[in-house]
Amino acid sequence: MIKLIYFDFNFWRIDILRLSLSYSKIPYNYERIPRNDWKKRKNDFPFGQLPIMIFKDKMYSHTHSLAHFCAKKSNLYDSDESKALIIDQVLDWANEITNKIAPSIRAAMREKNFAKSEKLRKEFIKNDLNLWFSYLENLLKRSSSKNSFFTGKFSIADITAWRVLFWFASGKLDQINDSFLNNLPSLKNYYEKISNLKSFSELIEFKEILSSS
Ligand SMILES: N[C@@H](CCC(=O)N[C@@H](CS)C(=O)NCC(=O)O)C(=O)O
Repeated sequence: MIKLIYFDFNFWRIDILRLSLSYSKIPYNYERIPRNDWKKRKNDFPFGQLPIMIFKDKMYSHTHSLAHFCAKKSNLYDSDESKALIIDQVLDWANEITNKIAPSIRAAMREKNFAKSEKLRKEFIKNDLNLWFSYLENLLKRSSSKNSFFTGKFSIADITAWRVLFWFASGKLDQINDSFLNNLPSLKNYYEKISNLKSFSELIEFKEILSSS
């Protein structure tokens, strides 16, 4: 049985693993570590970070590696090497845009420096928000003739793109709302279609992510 470990809040890094396994009805255990326990738990993990996956009594780290593993198990990766490269790029894109917005989150959450956070968020919006989502939209247009799925069939790339789009469009990030999608009509249309994809939106995890936002 696969075990996943993350903090006691939802985030794309763990949700893409849960959604992927659940999509193919692969059972998993899930441990949520309370944020307040992190100091005493951090050193339990090989890279001092979450998410973690435990498989056959061994611990594994890093979102891209875990997503690759869970997607292969769930038949949501691709054996075609060009399509696998598209999927990998979406996973790496998710990491990149997360790294771009992270300083503004860290300033508020860890440093409690809200003025700094506000300034960093403004810079992110000016320099990166549209640029990095337009990179994703361009990848979608290049990869998918009908702009429906990144590889022509539903995959971990779509789960990841949807989850990150949901994060940015949910209104949870200060100064950002879903209006950024108005400049990116193909991506907006894609996001709406994936949000309404029956086989995906009926998952318990999908509903839980929506209701916790
Ligand atoms: N390289 C890691 C990065 C994971 C990461 O940044 N995790 C954050 C939570 S989203 C974390 O564990 N932060 C706590 C810490 O670094 O002490 C991955 O790809 O999963």
